[in-house]
Amino acid sequence: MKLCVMGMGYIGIPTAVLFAQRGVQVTGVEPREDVVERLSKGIATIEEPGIEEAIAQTIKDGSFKVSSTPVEADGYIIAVPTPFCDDEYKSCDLHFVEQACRSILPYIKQGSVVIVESTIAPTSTDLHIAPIFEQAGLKVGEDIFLAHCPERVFPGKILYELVHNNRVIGGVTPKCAEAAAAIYRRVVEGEIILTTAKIAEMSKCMENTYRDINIAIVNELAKICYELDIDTLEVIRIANMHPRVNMLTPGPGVGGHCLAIDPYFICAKAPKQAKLIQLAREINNSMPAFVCQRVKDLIGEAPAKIAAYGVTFKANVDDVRESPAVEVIHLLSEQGYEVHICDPHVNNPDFLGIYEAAEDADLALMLVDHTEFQQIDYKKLAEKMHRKVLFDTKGFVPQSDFLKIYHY
Ligand code: SAJ
Repeated sequence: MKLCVMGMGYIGIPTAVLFAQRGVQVTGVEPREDVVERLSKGIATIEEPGIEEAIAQTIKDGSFKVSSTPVEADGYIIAVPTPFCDDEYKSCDLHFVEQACRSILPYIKQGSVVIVESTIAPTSTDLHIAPIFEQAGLKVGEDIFLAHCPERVFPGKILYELVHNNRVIGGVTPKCAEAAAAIYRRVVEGEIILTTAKIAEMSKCMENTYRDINIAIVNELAKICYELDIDTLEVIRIANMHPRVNMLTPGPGVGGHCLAIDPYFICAKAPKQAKLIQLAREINNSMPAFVCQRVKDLIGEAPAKIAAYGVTFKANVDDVRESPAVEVIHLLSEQGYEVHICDPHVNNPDFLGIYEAAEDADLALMLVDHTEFQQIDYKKLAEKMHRKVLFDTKGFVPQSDFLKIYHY
């Protein structure tokens, strides 16, 4: 079988190598020339456990090739970005998906399967994607088979979850769902769930929305507890002892390309009904400003020197998309604070080492709970600092004799 994976990003690359490892001839298609060049040499362009070895091996044995143009294949998997539009409700921007669909039209043959993995707003496949093929004279469900099969993998565990998670296959017709399922059966060991395209679209957006709302409630709790001088993390720990309560952890906000975006896709489709979803987004978006206010309460107005730990959207990834840590650092700099940044997962010549960033600092600000930060020697850190104050927005730093530690 031949597969063409459109988009060599956080989902496209692991998907491509996984199929290649299972005996499928895979071509990865990517417009960025530098990415094509590096991947073709077997060099990883994303950070993800196990990915370097998998790319190197499949490129070397010839099962995985990377190109800037599509090729003729039995199946096309579309894993390109779906940002939001710059409109009132941040609706789903299908521009890259539509472009990818049009670019494969010259290569598609009778019986080809087209699968959209990119997260898209409910009803997009039926209303916007199927018509691209129909207008080219291809009857969906007879000439070609079209399905939406959302990726639902957890960054940091992608290669494992691609195989072991259950997989939702939303066909435009039942035959489309069957044809897409036949492709995934080559790699997926979890359950394969057949449904319609719009149920698959809505369930994917809703999974992330559900998590976003659950984070919003603990972020709101953090603000309430600050107002009332109550320890938020202790409240959550004790409330979670109830057998039917499972609260998440507050933080500097919600980032990444999933939770911080997908809820808007639902809101834009039904803005009058999606009230709670919009409010949750507002609460989570307000957290960077809340962190800045807390910083000001702790060390006073600028000028002051802050050592900021972490810029990625969550721990142990190199992804800074929609990162609330970046927003916090931006706001602090805007207010005149001198911010020294440390993030061992991000390659930036301006970033400093863990102890170097703390030199003369008035505050150590923990924004991401990377493993490296969990192993900090706090005595050594405190020795470097001017004022021995640490604010932990992720709730992972243990109490210390050397620093005054604050959390939510
Ligand atoms: N976060 C908190 N508190 C928490 C948990 C997370 O503030 O208790 C924050 C993180 O720091 C981060 C953001 O939320 O900024 C999102 O992180 P995450 O770990 O919750 O999720 P993602 O974005 O890495 O992956 C999610 C997953 N979705 C769900 O758990 C419902 C994953 O399974 C999806 O495949 C992925 O979105 C996706 O691609 O849609």
